[in-house]
Amino acid sequence: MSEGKEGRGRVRTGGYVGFADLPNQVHRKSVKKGFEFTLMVVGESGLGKSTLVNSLFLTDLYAKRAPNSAKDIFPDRINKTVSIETNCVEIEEKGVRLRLTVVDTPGFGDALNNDKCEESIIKYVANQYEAYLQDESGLNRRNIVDNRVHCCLYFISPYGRGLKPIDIKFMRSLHDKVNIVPVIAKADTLTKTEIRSLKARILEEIEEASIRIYQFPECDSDEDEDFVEMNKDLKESLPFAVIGSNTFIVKEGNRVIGRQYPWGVVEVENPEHSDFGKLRNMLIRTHMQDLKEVTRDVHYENFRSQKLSYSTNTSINESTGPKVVDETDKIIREKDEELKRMQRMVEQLTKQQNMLAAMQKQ
Ligand SMILES: Nc1nc2c(ncn2[C@@H]2O[C@H](COP(=O)(O)OP(=O)(O)OP(=O)(O)O)[C@@H](O)[C@H]2O)c(=O)[nH]1
Ligand SMILES: [Mg+2]
Repeated sequence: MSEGKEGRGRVRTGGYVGFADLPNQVHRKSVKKGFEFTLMVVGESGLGKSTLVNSLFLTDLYAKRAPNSAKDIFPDRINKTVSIETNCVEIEEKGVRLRLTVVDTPGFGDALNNDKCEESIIKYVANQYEAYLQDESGLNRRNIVDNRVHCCLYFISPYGRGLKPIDIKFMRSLHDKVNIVPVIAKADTLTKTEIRSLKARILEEIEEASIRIYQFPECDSDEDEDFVEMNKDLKESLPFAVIGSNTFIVKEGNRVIGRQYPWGVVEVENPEHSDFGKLRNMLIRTHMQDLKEVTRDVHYENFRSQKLSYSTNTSINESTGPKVVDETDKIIREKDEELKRMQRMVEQLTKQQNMLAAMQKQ
């Protein structure tokens, strides 16, 4: 076996040690365990959130089903969402299991007070972190179900000229808790030029309002060229202009999910018509792991450290804090009393000595 030194403390071995198989071990373990991913949709009412999530994860599934069962997957009509709804789908592809949870939230905008809606969404996110923290500190750490929200699609209206004050408020209250990916809803209502200028305007406003949206990771220099290109394309497409639909349309003999208008068909998955495909690729094929890592390392860690410092402060205040102050006060008071007692004793002794001295003189 040939051996060569490479700098201090680094030994390069010419023979085969076996750790090159580590990625395979990690891969095998992950595959066995399966993957978990949670996506949340937030935004104004009626922007097509429920429709989009329905199309987003089920397009893969519908391709494998018989045409007449399509109606089972896609309901004809989607009702207004009135409370936070969680749906879970398990997808298996080439032996890899993925448990996808979609959290659909009620849209805001038509209620007089939207604070309740905002509060309930923030509470939902925090509750998932709390549950994870509890499980992590418990006995059953190996089988924790990860329901933390890994990505929040924030829907922006195509009808406005950019962000509304409520969008800024919502995104600002969420940006340090979840990964926000902004999307322009109902992109079929805009021309290509309108989409381009609305995207630019939204990005400007996001920056002006200091909103921190999910940042695509920088590619390493040794990264695969195709991946670098795709990452760049995804970055430049933000906010994704999307279209959702629950309808199958037969076009040139193929069934496509689309929207039928008197003047033609808008296809959800056609890259010429919307960024739906890019969004799905990003969520499922390319950036799922990074979204999970940022959630774990940044947002969950924020929650955990805030929680720990809060509980430490409370316990100091509730237990040791006031008690320490009370104890110290008590000791000082006792010492004061003792000093006064000793002073009185000294005074009495001096008096007695003076009297004795006077008597001796007589
Ligand atoms: N033009 C157009 N209409 C859409 C699109 N997606 C959904 N819609 C329509 O918009 C309406 C509202 O869709 P939903 O999916 O219920 O909207 P939502 O955002 O979930 O609404 P809330 O549950 O009230 O928050 C429905 O009539 C949909 O058919 C789209 O991409 N383009
Ligand atoms: Mg809805």
